[in-house]
Amino acid sequence: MAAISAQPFDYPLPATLSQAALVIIDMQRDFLEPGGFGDALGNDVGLLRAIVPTLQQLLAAFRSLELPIFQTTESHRSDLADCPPSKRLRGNPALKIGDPGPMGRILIEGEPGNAIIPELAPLPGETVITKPGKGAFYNTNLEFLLKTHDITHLIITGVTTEVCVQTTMREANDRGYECLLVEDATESYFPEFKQATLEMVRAQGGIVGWTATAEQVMAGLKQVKGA
Ligand code: C5J
Repeated sequence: MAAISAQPFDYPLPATLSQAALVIIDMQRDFLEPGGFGDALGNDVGLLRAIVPTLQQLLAAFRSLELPIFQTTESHRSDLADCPPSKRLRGNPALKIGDPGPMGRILIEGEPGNAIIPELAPLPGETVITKPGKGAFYNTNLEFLLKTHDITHLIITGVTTEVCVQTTMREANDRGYECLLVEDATESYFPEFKQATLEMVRAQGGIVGWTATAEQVMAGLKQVKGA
C-alpha cells in the first residue's frame, strides 16, 4: 500500500488516489494583507506569506494529478445574519466584521478583501467553500460534497494553524476522515502556536491525525501515480 512518510508514522494513501483531497483553508486577502481582518485584530499579517510558494507547489501537484481540491474562505453574509454578536464584538477590534476597510467590508463575501490571494486563485470549476465559522464543516456543505465524491483522506493546509486549520482538522477527524496536516503549508501569526498544534495533533498515536512536509506529501502521491 502506498503511503506518505509522516509523523507519528506513515500515512496510508487510499487505494483510489482520488479519494484524497487537498484542503486549503482561508488563504484570503483578509488574513494576509494589511487592512483586513487579521490586521484589524493586531496581527503581523506578513508572517503568513511564507507558505505561499509551498502551497503553489501542492496546488500544482494536485491539479496535474487531477485530484480533488477544496479551498475555503471565512466569509459572512452582507447583512451579517450569520455572524453572531459574540464573534463581531469580541476583543473590540479597530475594524469589526462588516465595517468598511481599505479592501472593502471586513470578512464579507464578495468584497475584494475576502478573495483568495491571486497566487492561489481557484481555477474555474474548483470548489470554494464559504464558511461563517472557524471550522470548514460548520454550516457548510463540505461534508455532503466529500461524501458525494467518496473522499476519505484530507491533506490539510492554510491559515491560521491553531484556529481555522486546527478546528477543521478536528471536525474532520471526528467525522472519520484520515487527516494529514502539511507542516510547511500552514502558518500562524504565532510561531509557537503553530508548533504546538503540529505536536498536539500527532501526539498520542496521531489522536487528530498526521503531519508531514509538502515534499513528503508530493513524494507519496508520485509513488501511486508514477508522476
Ligand atoms: C481566524 C482563521 N484566525 N482562518 N481565522 O480568525 O484562522
